[in-house]
Amino acid sequence: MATNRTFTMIKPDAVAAGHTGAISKMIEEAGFRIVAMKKTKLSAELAGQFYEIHKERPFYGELCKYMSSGPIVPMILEKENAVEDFRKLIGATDPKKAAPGTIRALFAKSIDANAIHGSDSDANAEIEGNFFFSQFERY
Ligand code: 3AN
Repeated sequence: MATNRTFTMIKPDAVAAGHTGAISKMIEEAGFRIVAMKKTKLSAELAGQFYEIHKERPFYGELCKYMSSGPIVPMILEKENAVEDFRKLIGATDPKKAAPGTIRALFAKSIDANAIHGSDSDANAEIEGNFFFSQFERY
């Protein structure tokens, strides 16, 4: 199912470092419309549910601990070709490999504290957006 929406979260490292405004500005300037946005914090249990898909990976425990370590800013974004274009805007998972000028190249500290999440498919964008936002929080 093709949609024009994706889901993102500004992660605890970037929120704590005061990059929420700069990252949101880059997102809007790249042509994404913010459909939903809030500041919230995950419990370790909720982080575990969100990253269920990575349960078997060696970094799962650390990832859940990190993602529940401080406030995050989840958003639903809209743009033509949203999922793919947003992955380009954020850059590679490892900031050392992220292209210059991408959000992770500019703001990420490490492969685990990598500033921002971006859905990897339309189906996951839908699931992840529904995890955080009700229909009354989308405009
Ligand atoms: P991406 O977020 O670029 O789609 P995924 O889906 O492979 O990357 O991984 C999800 C999250 O897990 C990443 N954003 C990152 O925080 C963490 N992660 C991925 N690979 C590693 C790794 N090798 N070591 C530590 N954390 C990792």
